[in-house]
Amino acid sequence: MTQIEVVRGDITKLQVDAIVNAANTSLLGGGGVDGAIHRAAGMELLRACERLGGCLTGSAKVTPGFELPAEWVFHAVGPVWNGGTHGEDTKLEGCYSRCMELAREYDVKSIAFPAISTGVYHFPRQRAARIAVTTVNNQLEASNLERVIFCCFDEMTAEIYTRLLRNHRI
Ligand code: AR6
Repeated sequence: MTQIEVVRGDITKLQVDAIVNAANTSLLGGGGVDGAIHRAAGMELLRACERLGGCLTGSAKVTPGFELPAEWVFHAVGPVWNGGTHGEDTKLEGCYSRCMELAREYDVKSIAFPAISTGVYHFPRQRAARIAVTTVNNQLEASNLERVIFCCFDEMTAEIYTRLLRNHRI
């Protein structure tokens, strides 16, 4: 049985095998959770990201966590919200799906996700949370994960996830 939790706070502080970053296609850092992860991991993270050659929207690439408590960072690139008719849902699903695949490849037992795309990329929070919970849930059985954390920076996002998880009965 995988333990699913909603944690309100800063993802960079979490003691898990992997944290997921909400990055952009350059993978070279930015604001929001991306900025926080780069600051906490140190300059070596930027050097590792430079070697990855960017990442497509809807996918993710891996680096070590360097100075973070987490061993790995899965850098996922969410879509910019553009009305919902430009494949945004599928691309967001792709981020969570790819991270679940990477969790298997790297034999990760615990992982924390931020609310990808719901900050400066303006994806509607409720819709994004539903995609996150459904996609992760669909791949849980095939995974070795013992613990999944949805890390929410603000109270409203935490409430959305708490309600969704209650209804999902996972
Ligand atoms: N821990 C957990 N969640 C956080 C943290 C944190 N330390 N800081 C912010 N959040 P955003 P996006 C939440 O804007 O929308 C960057 O510049 C935040 O409240 O970080 O995917 C990248 O380089 C929100 O709920 O990511 C890209 O260019 C969620 O994380 C772009 O922003 C995502 O907000 C990506 O935009």
